[in-house]
Amino acid sequence: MRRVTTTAYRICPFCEACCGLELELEGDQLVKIRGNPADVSSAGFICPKGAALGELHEDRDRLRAPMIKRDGVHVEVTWDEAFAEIERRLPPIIATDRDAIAVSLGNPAAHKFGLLLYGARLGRALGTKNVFSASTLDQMPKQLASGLMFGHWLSVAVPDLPRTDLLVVLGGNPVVSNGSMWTVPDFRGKAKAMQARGGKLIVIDPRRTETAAFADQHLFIRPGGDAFLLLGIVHTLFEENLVELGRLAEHVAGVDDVRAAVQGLAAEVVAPRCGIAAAQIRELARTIAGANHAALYGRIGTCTQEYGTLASWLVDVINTLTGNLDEPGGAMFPKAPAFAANTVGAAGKGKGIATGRRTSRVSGAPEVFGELPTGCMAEEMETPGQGQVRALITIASNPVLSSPNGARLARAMDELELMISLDIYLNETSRHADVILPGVSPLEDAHYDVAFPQLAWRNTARFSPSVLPHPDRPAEWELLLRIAAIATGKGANADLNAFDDELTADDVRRTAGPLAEPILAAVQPLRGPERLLDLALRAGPYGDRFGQAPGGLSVAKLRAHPEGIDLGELAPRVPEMLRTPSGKIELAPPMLIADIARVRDDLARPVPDLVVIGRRQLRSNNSWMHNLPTLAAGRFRCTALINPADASRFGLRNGARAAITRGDAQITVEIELSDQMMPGVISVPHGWGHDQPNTQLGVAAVRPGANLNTLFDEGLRDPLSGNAVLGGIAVAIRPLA
Ligand SMILES: Nc1nc2c(c(=O)[nH]1)N[C@H]1C(S)=C(S)[C@@H](COP(=O)(O)OP(=O)(O)OC[C@H]3O[C@@H](n4cnc5c(=O)[nH]c(N)nc54)[C@H](O)[C@@H]3O)O[C@H]1N2
Ligand SMILES: Nc1nc2c(c(=O)[nH]1)N[C@H]1C(S)=C(S)[C@@H](COP(=O)(O)OP(=O)(O)OC[C@H]3O[C@@H](n4cnc5c(=O)[nH]c(N)nc54)[C@H](O)[C@@H]3O)O[C@H]1N2
Ligand code: SF4
Ligand SMILES: [Mo]
Repeated sequence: MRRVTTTAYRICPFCEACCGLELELEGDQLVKIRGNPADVSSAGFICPKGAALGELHEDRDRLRAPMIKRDGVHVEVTWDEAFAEIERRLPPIIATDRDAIAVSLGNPAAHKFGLLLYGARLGRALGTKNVFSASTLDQMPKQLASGLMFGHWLSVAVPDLPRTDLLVVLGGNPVVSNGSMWTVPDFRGKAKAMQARGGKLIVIDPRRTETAAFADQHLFIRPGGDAFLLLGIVHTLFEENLVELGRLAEHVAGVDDVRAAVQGLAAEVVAPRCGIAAAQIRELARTIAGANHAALYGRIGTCTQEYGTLASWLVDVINTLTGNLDEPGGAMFPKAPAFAANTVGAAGKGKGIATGRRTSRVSGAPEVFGELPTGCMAEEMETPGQGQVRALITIASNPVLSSPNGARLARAMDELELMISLDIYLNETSRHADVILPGVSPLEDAHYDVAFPQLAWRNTARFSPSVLPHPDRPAEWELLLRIAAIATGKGANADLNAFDDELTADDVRRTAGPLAEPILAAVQPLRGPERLLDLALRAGPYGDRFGQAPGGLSVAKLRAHPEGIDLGELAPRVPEMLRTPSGKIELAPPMLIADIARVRDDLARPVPDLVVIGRRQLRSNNSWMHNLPTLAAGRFRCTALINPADASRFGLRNGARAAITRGDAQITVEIELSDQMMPGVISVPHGWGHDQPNTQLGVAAVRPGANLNTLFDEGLRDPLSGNAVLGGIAVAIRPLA
């Protein structure tokens, strides 16, 4: 019997490019996948990971049933058995101390609205201060700097690539990563179009990356040197009278404080520390100031370092001082259709942000954006006393591989009284869990990107309903809600629909006052995250305002447009989007001005002989896509790139095995000679090391690779944001027989 062929549309959930995909199905078999040419954001772009969506769906290692660990072995159980186990073990821990339960949210949670919106609900139900996430292994410095300057954690400026004449990329490789803290599908195509109309691309990176390969200029920088370089540029802008705030002048506070703070940090002073000659620093400052429209963009290389917040801030200081912030062709603020706090409430002023409302128990690390640094997780589990973490819930999180010194974390996990993992694999982290609850596959899940439209190259609205409904299995938000029901004493068998109604009604009544009841009635047919989305869209800046603005956005409207709805190019938003108490752009937040003292103290620090940095790879996604055959195929990619001059210095040959060490920590890697590398710097990808026992990753285990994070110190952080330092760390290397 010939099965019916259907076409479906789905936003790819794997990376921040959020590409719109077109799927061809025969029955419930995915037979073809391509980029959707009609998609209003991605216009047909797709990468090999998106094309592997079907393989993930089919992957036999992907978990379909919950598991409980019995006598050290994970066995499949029913959903009711899994939740009964949680109900038996979780409430007694909560009863003694709410902070005894830690939550660890991983990267995929940022891509799945069920996990994000209901992870937050679970967090509130648990009431613990011990919330950790991949944000402190990633972009927290940028969020903190943006929050201090503009008043909200997600008011992050992104380059207006279609209209810029100069893009300066620091510590990002968007050709491979497909953009981050910047949703920009087909970055390469857009950047080449900029070059074709006479624009320039400059890349500043210790490696001549795939992005640098077609740049008009590439500058090697010493890892961790960005704050020094950027301070030198700011100094030059003032010294050479290149500061030109333009339209924003009346909206910016603190210019003189910045001028005073950079005194003495001339290009000549900072040059040795960033490894870029003073003349080049000055030239760069003049080029940026002289461009018609320029945008500086800093990504993970500028965040995962000791001066992460400082460097992230300085990127926007330069954008502002050169008149490029909030200007077409500069760095602009998207206006997202839903969930964007900088579109909510009174325009132009707000509460701003604060950090340190709580501190971590052991190290006293300040809370940032409601979280504690992931680097503190192990010590909070190990250190006895009131407030000790005795249970852990991981949500799409693999910190054993993705965070520094995961081996310590793994040992601490085994001492916990209870560990629950919401994960689709039995992997390096979930193997420590007492209960594993698997989510559905992306084909089965509905999708809306909560965060990324707030960071997108263009304003659009898109929603994907589930392609293959899954009546026999709970959605992930239902799993989280069921744990929340247990945590709040409603029990594992509570009526989840009623509980969901109650939580949503509470939220709406808090914000909508007398309008709450008609609003709730309007969205009542929907449930779960789709209902929260409908509320956010309809109340949002393009919404139908529950009927008051006919034709405006709603879930129903997005359902009718699988290609999405275009909301136009980025438009200036200052002062309307500001949420600082002053109603100004705070160019000189005291916390950041004070942090420059660290830089001054550090100017004379000797440059280490050899440091290691990370890199991303097109056919890999952090720690978890190495089990898909087409992605895992081909040349082995977990290699250490090293400059030939360094290789001969250390007696290393191409293809040979070598040990990289830091103190007692050691990993074994394969050497790959590459003149892409700055001398004195080696590059090893992260997310490998699939050689742990009792995992179920048949493909990944064949070529497990080495876990770079073994070499790093979980205590090494940017003190302001709590973000881990994941590069620029001194190591030694030697050949192995
Ligand atoms: N050295 C070094 N370390 C790094 C980085 C680096 O550049 N260098 N980068 C850091 C960054 S930026 C990040 S974001 C982190 C990422 O680190 P994590 O947040 O740990 O995320 P992943 O490594 O992507 O692992 C995702 C986990 O979620 C599971 N998963 C995948 N899809 C789903 C799903 O649909 N549902 C559920 N429930 N689970 C799912 C996977 O099986 C896996 O266990 O790594 C960080 N670590
Ligand atoms: N294919 C693929 N795509 C991904 C991911 C993936 O694992 N694979 N991960 C996703 C995630 S979670 C994220 S956060 C994004 C990250 O997106 P990107 O930030 O674009 O990621 P990377 O490719 O790691 O680029 C970081 C660059 O910083 C450079 N670098 C290292 N140290 C320094 C430094 O001190 N200063 C400067 N200036 N540069 C430095 C590195 O050489 C590297 O080229 O990618 C996302 N997209
Ligand atoms: S670039 Fe990212 S969003 Fe687009 S197809 Fe690839 S993994 Fe998916
Ligand atoms: Mo990330």
